[in-house]
Amino acid sequence: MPVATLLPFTATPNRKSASPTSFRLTEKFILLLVFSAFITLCFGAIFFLPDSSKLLSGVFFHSSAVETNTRTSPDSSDSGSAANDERILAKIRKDHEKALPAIAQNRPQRPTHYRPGWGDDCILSFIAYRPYMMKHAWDSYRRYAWGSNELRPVSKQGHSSNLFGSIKGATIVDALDTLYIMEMFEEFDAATDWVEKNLDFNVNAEVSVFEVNIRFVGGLLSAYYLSGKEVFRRKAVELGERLLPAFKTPTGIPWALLNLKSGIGRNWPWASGGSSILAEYGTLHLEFIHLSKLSGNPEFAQKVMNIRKVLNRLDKPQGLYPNYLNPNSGQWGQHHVSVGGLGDSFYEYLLKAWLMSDKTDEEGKKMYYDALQAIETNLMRKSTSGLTYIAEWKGGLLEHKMGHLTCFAGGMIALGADGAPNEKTGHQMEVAAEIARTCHESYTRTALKLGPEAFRFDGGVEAIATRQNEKYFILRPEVIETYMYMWRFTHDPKYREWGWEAVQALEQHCKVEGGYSGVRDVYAATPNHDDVQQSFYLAETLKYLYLLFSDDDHLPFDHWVFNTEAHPLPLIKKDKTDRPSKVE
Ligand code: DMJ
Repeated sequence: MPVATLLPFTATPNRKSASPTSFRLTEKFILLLVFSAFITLCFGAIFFLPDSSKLLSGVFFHSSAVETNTRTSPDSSDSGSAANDERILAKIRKDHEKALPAIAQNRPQRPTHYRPGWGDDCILSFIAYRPYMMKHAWDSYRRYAWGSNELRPVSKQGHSSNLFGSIKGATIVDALDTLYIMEMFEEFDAATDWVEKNLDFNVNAEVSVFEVNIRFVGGLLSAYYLSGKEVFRRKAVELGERLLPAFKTPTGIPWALLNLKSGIGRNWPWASGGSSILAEYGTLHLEFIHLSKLSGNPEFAQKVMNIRKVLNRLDKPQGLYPNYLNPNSGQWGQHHVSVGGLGDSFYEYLLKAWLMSDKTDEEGKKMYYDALQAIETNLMRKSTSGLTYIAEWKGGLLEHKMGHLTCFAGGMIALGADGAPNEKTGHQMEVAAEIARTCHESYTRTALKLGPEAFRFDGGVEAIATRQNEKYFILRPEVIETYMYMWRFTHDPKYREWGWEAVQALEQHCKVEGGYSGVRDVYAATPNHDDVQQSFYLAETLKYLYLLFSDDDHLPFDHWVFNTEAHPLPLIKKDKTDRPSKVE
């Protein structure tokens, strides 16, 4: 915090102003003494109050990164040889030039029309295949909230959460690739025009590094790879560069929050011991590797590779990754482990980093399968009636609760099953199918046939929310995401049937005249709308639904991985003539 803001700003009323000339010598001496005492106190406070290193590093980290034993910042370890940097740069440029034609060839083709044979109900495919849900969501946003981050569909006005600071247009950027994939080209062009003219990252405001990365950087990267329009590449790289100061911590583990103008970062005040969050600093990898590819700047890739170095040096309780890690000390905070909120997409990105590298990133692969094994041993349980769930782990004790967010794990495990070590492919596919079934149960056991934010397996209940503050549904995608992966890998029609059930529930209970809204209680007979159309509804929920009812060759998995916000990124194909690259 600038010192100026610590000083009183307004003058105290009713005090006579005293000119220095009106003081006598003794008064001047007393004043001098008081002033010296004040200065000593200020400096003393900085150096002697507890945890002053945190204060210093938070305030002054631009110039004085605190050295600790855990310091692994690439600034120090990788700056040794300029020649080496030059070689890496040249390699990146070469890779990028080679990658572009391959990406152009593999842009999704216009989707083929409905092919019967996968289910019984033509209406099902007809309704879900056509992007009419997207049209209603988009048209409503365009009509009532154009340029705002999100739409309030009931009160028909704009809405913004503080996750994006004063950046605008989250829904536009999050929706770009969905519009493109659904061939809504007039809408895509309007969105592109808005990005060109209005998307501005030069804002003096604090943003969530994670949210801005997955939605804005991810959205822009996908829009670039799909459409080839330069503006998206340029904006993605510009935003990536603005996020780099977040990594200026003693360990290189980034802050959760960053002021995009001043480059000053900090962590969420609620996070254990000033920690950064696993699912936040662990969900930058895919985008940052692509930013290096697209900019020719190795720094992005180095920053995220360094995160792994820090993690790999730490002891992991039972092989698990706690959700909290202090960026100053490089030590874990509370030993809480979750495959839902605070942990989820870290695991997803380990697997997808390996897949995106065309299976050359052996480190990511090992970290993923080791972590999954630890999760299976310590967190995965079966209920009395045989429902598999993933609980939360708190210092060795299990909380038998599973979040809606955790339901993405069915899709993740299915996606990784093929590469599973020790002939576990079949086993992992079974686990994925069981998680999909459990999450489907969490939907069917509600009045509105939409899933609660979290459901429990204790006190005689199974897959049901018992606490009022866990009964809401905010248009989240994770369950449909899992159906989509399970459909692609098994072609079992039940996944399309379950997707269709979700479509009906969304249409019946979330659709309002001004868009789609979340609901406050999925167990209530009639919906009480929360009046928010989340940007991820357009980026993820509707895209995964669309893909669930599309042919498998529409964005095929052997060419694309989806970032955690469902933005497709192309695989970086290995070049058989090249030696392994240091950057990857
Ligand atoms: C999305 O922004 C992303 O999927 C993120 O990883 C988790 N939460 C939301 C959707 O629920």
